[in-house]
Amino acid sequence: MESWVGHEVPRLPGKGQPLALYDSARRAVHPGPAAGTATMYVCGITPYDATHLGHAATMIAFDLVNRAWRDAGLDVAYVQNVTDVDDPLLERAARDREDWVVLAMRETALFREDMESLRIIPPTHYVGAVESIPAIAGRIAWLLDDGAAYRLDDGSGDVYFDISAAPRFGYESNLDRPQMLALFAERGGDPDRAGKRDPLDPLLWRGARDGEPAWPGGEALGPGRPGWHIECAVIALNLLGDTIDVQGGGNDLLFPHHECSAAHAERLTGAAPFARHYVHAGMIGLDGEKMSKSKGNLVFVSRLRADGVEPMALRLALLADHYRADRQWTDDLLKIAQQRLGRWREAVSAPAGPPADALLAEVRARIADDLDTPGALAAVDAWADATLAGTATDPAAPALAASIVDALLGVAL
Ligand code: 5CA
Ligand code: ZN
Repeated sequence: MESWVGHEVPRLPGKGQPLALYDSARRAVHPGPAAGTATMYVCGITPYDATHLGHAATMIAFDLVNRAWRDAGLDVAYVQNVTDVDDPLLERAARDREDWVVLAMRETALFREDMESLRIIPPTHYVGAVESIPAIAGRIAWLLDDGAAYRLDDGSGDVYFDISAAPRFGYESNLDRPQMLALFAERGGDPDRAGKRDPLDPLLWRGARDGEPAWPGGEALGPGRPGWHIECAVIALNLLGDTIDVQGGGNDLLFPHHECSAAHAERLTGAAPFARHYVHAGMIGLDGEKMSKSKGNLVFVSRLRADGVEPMALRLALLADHYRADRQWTDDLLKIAQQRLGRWREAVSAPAGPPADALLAEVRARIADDLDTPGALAAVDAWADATLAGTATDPAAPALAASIVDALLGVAL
């Protein structure tokens, strides 16, 4: 499907260093690719409601990965999906007596606008689940043939993945079985479904039901629609190859989503691990609770924009803390970001500043260290303070500082 329109990214002098990122599977920071093409798959929205600040924070975190890789001289192949058919979308459409296709199209269009306003570099491929169904069905049929999947014999046409076909199951999330069972039930799984070989077996194909959309699944599957985890596995494999550098999303996807996607992909290709880095952004919450569509405690990007809040201030507010930290959204956070934005703008409009080469080196070093944005913002703050003190003499510094902030942090001053 169509992506959104990007803004030009300034080229900075020299080259950034290779980016090191925390990998959830190895539970440590490890260096990423140093040359060639870096590949990233990020789990995108289920479009049944507008983009909230949690989605924005996660998209901004992976946008920084994209920017750091480019600055380090890498080519980037970046794929993001849209889960444009799934239970929550169909349930919301039914509740509001709306056509689910219209709902998905409208919210996806709004997401694109929000991403553009936040200066998120568009993915190389922006891909819907629906348009990927033939490819997904083909891969599920292969898993059935392989013996890694099985059909329930209750006439439903539902097909499940047999997790015993994934001997390393659990390596990505590092959870024990009771923890997995609890999260599986909480996050869309069906541990109690009769006829499954293991309560943790995830759904690959849901046979057609009355009143639900269905697509042809070929001889092996019959009509139905794909499960969630296989969707992301297949889209990533088909567009990025058997092994990818980063599998990304919020930390609510650690289990079961990314664990199951990895298990599917590794069984399909024989290559392990599926991702060299499983990277998870922290949850943005409001009033002590995770911001989520199902809880309804949402602050929408589009609402704030309509109220006249500058997207660049939103972006700065979400960069103020480390991407992996679960954190709360507050009005104060936004106020501080607005003040900071004003101060930085004043500084880059000054006739001269302290030479910005040291700033470039510092911001690059901070970002390369698992996206240390608090450190990067502190470095820009210090440069802005020195500039506004008015004693510095390099007339080229303000323009370079503006380019650094634009290219590496995605904030246009
Ligand atoms: N369509 C699936 C992924 S395949 C999905 O999780 N959709 S979503 O709309 O619920 O979330 C979209 C992205 O935002 C995911 O990467 C998710 O992990 C992330 N996300 C959701 N809620 C939050 C939150 N409160 N804070 C930070 N990130 C969030
Ligand atoms: Zn996903």
